[in-house]
Amino acid sequence: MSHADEELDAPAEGLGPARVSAALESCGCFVIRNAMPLETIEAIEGRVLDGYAALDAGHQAGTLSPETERRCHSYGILRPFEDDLPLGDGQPMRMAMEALIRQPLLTDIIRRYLGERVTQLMEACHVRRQGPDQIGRPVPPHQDASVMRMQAGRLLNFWVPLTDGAGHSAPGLEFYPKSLDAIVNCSRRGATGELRQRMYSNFEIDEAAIREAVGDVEPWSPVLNRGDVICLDGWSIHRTGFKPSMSRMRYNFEMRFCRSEDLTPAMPGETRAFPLDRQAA
Ligand SMILES: O=C(O)CCC(=O)C(=O)O
Repeated sequence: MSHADEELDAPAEGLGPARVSAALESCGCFVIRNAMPLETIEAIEGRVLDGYAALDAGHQAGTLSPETERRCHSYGILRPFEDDLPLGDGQPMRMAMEALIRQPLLTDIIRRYLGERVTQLMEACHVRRQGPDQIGRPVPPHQDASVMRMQAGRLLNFWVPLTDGAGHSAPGLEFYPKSLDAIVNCSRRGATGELRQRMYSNFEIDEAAIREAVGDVEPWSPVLNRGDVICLDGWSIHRTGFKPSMSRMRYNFEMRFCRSEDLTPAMPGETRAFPLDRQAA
């Protein structure tokens, strides 16, 4: 079976939350086109480029803390909800990201899909980069619910590109348009050697388990431009959409939400979450 693009991919204009929520129920994913104001996306993108330049400079100079080296540099992550990253006008990047998600269409999708009491998973709201020639960097097939230790309940991820041509000339996101409602078993191999180099190796789902979970559903790697957003359920199996022919770096940000009652406790030292209705600080 192949996915029906037109049912899972639509412009924001004229789109209602019911259609997106229904697609999430039936396929675990939906792509909304032109949902984000380009001015804000460009402001975030500019700051993100500066942020990575500073991160790379710190790496070269050996001045990053071990924590920043591991969590940020090696995984290609910036953390606007934990670190101060002001945009050109002084507004913290996290506030600009929250404002994008608080637009009526996305807020209504959150409410419809997750209900009234929703929590933003703070440490899973961050900026990411993925480029060619980064040995071990592409994220293998996994479920967010598994990474986030959410045994029960739905999770919703908004994956927002800051680069045009993600999925074509730069890495995108590849996912199986198939609704699942549980964590798929992944053999928690001891991460050694080559596997240890790979991100998320503990959560990687192998091909046989993917086939068992999704049957003959083929993966989909839509081409995305700035302004677009992927809505992805937390049980959806996905990975970095990467092909050797890709030549450009991709930047994106991710914002994840769950039902407040499903939230599992934070690990020691982790700032886990805050309610969606919190006033942005
Ligand atoms: O952006 C990517 O390449 C992979 C990210 C991912 O798998 C995720 O957002 O859970």
